[in-house]
Amino acid sequence: MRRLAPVLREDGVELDLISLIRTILAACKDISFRVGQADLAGVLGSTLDENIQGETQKKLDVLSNQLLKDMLLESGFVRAIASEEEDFVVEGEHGGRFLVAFDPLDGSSNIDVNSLTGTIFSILPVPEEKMAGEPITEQDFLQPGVNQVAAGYVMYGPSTILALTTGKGVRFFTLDKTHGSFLLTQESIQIPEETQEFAINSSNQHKWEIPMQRYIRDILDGKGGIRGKNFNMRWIACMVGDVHRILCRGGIFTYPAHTDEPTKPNKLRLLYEANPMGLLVEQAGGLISTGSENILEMQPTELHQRVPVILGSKQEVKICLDYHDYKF
Ligand code: AFP
Repeated sequence: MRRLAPVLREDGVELDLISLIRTILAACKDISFRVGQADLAGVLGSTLDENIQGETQKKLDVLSNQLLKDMLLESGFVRAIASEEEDFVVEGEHGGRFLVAFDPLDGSSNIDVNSLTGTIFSILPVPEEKMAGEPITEQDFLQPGVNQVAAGYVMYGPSTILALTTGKGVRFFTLDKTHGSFLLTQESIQIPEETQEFAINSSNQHKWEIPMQRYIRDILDGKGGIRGKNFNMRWIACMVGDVHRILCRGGIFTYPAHTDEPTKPNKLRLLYEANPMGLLVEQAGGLISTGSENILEMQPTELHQRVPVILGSKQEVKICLDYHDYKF
């Protein structure tokens, strides 16, 4: 089948990509409503099932996943999806030029306590060799983060906010719940290069490798220590919430490897958490790394692969990487 030339908008973005993003937003509007309904709609609490991550699935995890999967695979723009809540790749029947990997509801541990959650999505091109219609496999999703044609999140907070990049900077859109539209509210998001705010789950301090122990210890020494300034700490237990704060006012976020579980040292997933967040952060002037390599350059090896993550304000991430003897 000859690949038709994509129709482009005046800024060079494919119209099909715009339509695909609108499909994601239609699903996220519904998720935002269900999250807001909570107990009124009986959607809190857990199911009796576990996902491939070995995590008990919350009712809203399953509902959000089903909404996104159904709408994306029916859209005609998406060949296949990958999800935190799906063991394997799910192929659609209607063609399309894109693959979508997503975490349908990030921050599941916050659902039942009415705290922040969000949807994270990563949009990849269908490999050229599969455009004629050959079956899509897991291998087709294993593309480096730099291949993403778009990435973003929708945060379900006091307001529902979309952060989006198509490779031309980062913009915020706020859901106008009266009319059901996401309206552009901030353009050209830029992360401040320096910060005095860090985000890490400090309860894991005894599990961190030495470089991260030293980096955090020097931060906690405050003004009298080697850093010469005091820091503030935030931890939302929802990557979407912590990254949104960093996009708004700077900061550094890290989920380092844990030394107590050699077979499963990392928590955050590469394809549908680190890569989309990494593209947003880099497009907003920040940095992302595992501590030893740039995450967006990594060649993924499996669908639900996990990686250590350090991201945020460029200068602060560089200081953290110096503790890891990172060679720029
Ligand atoms: P859940 O979606 O299972 O709550 O995990 C959220 C997350 O992947 C990420 O969004 C948070 O930054 C991180 O895990 C929180 O991990 P801890 O619960 O170990 O602090």
